[in-house]
Amino acid sequence: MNPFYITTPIYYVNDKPHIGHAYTTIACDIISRFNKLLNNDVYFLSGTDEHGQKVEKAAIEKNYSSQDFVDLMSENFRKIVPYLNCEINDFIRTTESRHKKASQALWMKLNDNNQIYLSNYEGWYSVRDEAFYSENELIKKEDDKFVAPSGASVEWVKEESYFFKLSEWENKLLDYYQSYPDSIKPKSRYNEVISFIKSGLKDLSISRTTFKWGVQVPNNEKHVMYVWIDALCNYLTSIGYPNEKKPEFIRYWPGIHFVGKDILRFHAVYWPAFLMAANLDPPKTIFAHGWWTNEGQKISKSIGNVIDPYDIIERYGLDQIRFFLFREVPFGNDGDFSKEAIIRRINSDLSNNLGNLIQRVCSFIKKNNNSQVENSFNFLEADKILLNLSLKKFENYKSYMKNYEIDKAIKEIFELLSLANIYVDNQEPWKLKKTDTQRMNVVLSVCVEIIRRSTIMLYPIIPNSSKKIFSILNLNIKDINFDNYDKFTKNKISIKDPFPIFPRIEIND
Ligand code: ME8
Repeated sequence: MNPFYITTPIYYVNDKPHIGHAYTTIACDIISRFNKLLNNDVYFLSGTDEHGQKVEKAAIEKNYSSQDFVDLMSENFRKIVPYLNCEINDFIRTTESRHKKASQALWMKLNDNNQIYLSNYEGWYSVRDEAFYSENELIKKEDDKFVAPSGASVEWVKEESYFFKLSEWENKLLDYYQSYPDSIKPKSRYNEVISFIKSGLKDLSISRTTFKWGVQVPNNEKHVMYVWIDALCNYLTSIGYPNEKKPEFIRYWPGIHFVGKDILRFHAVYWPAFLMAANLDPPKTIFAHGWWTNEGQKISKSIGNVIDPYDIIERYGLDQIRFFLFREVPFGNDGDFSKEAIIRRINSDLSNNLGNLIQRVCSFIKKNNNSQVENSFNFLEADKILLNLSLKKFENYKSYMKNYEIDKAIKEIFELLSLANIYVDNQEPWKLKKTDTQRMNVVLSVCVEIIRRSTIMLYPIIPNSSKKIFSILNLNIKDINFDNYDKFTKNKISIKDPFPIFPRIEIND
C-alpha cells in the first residue's frame, strides 16, 4: 500500500468554524476516501492553530484566559469533523505538549544549521492575517491609511526579533520548483509563487516579544515564536517529529497540503524553506483552492453573512452540500454560495438525474419483476455501448481525481447517468414487459449495474447516500471499492423498497 498523507490547514480558534473551513476539510476527505478506494494507506490530519496575537486578542475580548478560550473553541472545530462525515486520523492542537516539543526541536535544528539570527524588526504587521508586510505590498486607502492586500488593518511594529535567513533560499526554492513543477497546484498558483520568489526574498522575522501567547523560543524567555513557524510545524508533529526515525514519520513525510489561496505564500515559500533548512523534504504537493463568497459578497463577520455549516446542512442535507461545493465550482477557482445555485444543483443532478434513475429502475423492478433482477449477459449493442462507456468514464474519473479536478471527475459520472436515463427511455422496459421479459431482464440488469458503478465513483463525494443506494440494491457496503468496479457482484439482485434519497427542493423552501 502506498502512503498518502493529506492535511487541512489548522484553523485559528478565534472564531467558530464556517463554510470556508468546512470546504477545505471536505476536499481533503473526498481525496482521502478516493485514495482509500485506490488501496492507498491514507493518513488524514486536521486540527487547530491556537497561538498568536489574533487568538490572544479574541480571548481577551471574550473575557477568557487564553488557555480556557482555546480549549473551548477548538472543540467546535473537532466536533464539526465527524458532522461533515470526514474521517481524520488525528486532530492536532498547537497547544499540546507534543507540538511544543516538535516546534522547539525544529527551531533548534534551524539554529544549529545557522539559519537563525537575532536582530530588530521594524515594519508592518497585520494581526488578522498574522503576517508581516513590506510597504510596497500594502494598499493606501482614501484616508491615507495603509491596509494589507487582504483588506486587514496593519500596525507598525518595532521589536527585537529572531530572523530566519529566507533570502538564502531564493535560488534553492526556484531550482526546486523548476524540478518539481507539479508540486504547487493549480498551475496559476505555481506561477504566482515563482514570480513572488523571483521578486526577491527578505529574511523573515520569526519571533515576537510584545505578547506571550505562543511557543517559547528555546533559550530566550523574552521571545515567543512567530505563530506561523509554530503552526506549519504541526504537519510534522502529528507523524512523530522530532523523532525522524519513527515509522510514521518515515512512511508519511512528505505530505500533501490543501490550503486556501490566502495562505499559499506561507505554505509554498516559507514552509519548504524551513524544511530544507532543517534537512527535511519539502511537501509533496501544495494545492491552493479558491475563495467562497456569499451571494456575491465577501464572507465576513462584520457584514454578518457568515455561513454556518450546521444551518446550511440542516437545511439541504450533508451530501447535498458536499456535492454542491465540489460540483458547482472547479476546485481551485473562486465560488459563490447562493441559495438558488444550491437548489438548482441538487434538483438537476441529484434529484432529476441520479435520483430519477434509481427511482424509476428500482420501482419498476419492484412492481414488475418481483423486486428481483438476474444478471444475464446476452448483451445487445446498446447495452455494450453503455457498459463500455462506464469503463471509459471510470478511467477519466480516476485521472481527474488523481489531479484533484473533482468537478471534472463528478461530471464524468453524471454524463454516464444521463446516458443511462436515455438508455431506459430508448429500451422501454415497460413495453418489453409485455413482449420480451428476457430482454427486459437484461435491460434492468444493465441499469442496476450502471447505478452500482456510478455509486462507487460517487462514494468519496457523497458517502452516506452511496451507502443508502447500495442498501436499496441489497449490496454489501464493503463492495464499494474500485477492485469490484467492473465485476457484476451478484448473479441475482433483490431490490429493497426504494425511497427518495434526494428529494427535490422547491425554490422557496
Ligand atoms: O489561516 N473560502 O487559519 P484560518 C474558502 N491558522 N476557504 C476558506 C474561506 C473561504 N471564504 N475561509 C476560510 C489560518 N477558508 C492558519 C492556517 S496552517 C499551518 C495555518 C479556509 O482559520 C481555507 O482553507 O484563517 C483557508 O486557507 C483557511 O480556511 C484559513 O483558516
